[in-house]
Parts: sequence; structure tokens; C-alpha cells
Amino acid sequence: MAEIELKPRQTVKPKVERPKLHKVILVNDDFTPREFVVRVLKAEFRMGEDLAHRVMVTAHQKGSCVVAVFTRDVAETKATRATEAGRRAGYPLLFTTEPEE
Ligand code: NFA
Repeated sequence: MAEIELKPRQTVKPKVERPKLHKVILVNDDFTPREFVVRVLKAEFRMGEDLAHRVMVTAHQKGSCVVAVFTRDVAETKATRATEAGRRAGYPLLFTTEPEE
């Protein structure tokens, strides 16, 4: 009986690039009410009250705070939607994005 060669002579190592993650950053301002910032964080980033409040206070005290990381498209869409929610209510609330190192 002929033998079947089961052992591969060469292996192919698939090179899959992991998509780079992008941070969504909440930027402090002097006008947007704290409670409004918390409401946007809860609605757009699905945060609970406690985390949303902590992120808001950190941005308030330090000038900015990383909200979360996503693939680029998702980060940009969420930052835009959250910024627009502020603008619709007449506030200068700003969310930006930047690539993770
Ligand atoms: N600094 C704002 C205030 O005192 C609150 C705020 C926090 C705004 C985080 C934007 C980002 N009302």
C-alpha cells in the first residue's frame, strides 16, 4: 500500500495584523454641566453612573481623560456622536481620538 505523506514539508505562518486601537479622549471645558457630561458618557459609552462620574471628574481635574479604546472607525464615530450631543444642547463639550502607542 502506498504511503501518504502527512507531514507538511513547509508550514505557512499566517501573518494577521491586529488593528491599531484608538483612544477616545474627553476634554475639559468651563461650560458643560457635570451632569450633562455624565449623561453623555453613560449613553454613548455604555458606562455605569460611577465610572461615568469618575471619568468626568478626572477630565475636570486633569484637563482630559481617556474614555475607552476602540478600532479607529468606532472611536471616531463615538467621539463625533458624543461631541454632537453636546453641540445640540448648546455646549462646547469635546471628545477627540488618538492612536494608541
Ligand atoms: N468643567 C465642567 C464644569 O465644571 C465639567 C466638565 C467635565 C466638562 C469634563 C467637560 C468635561 N461644569
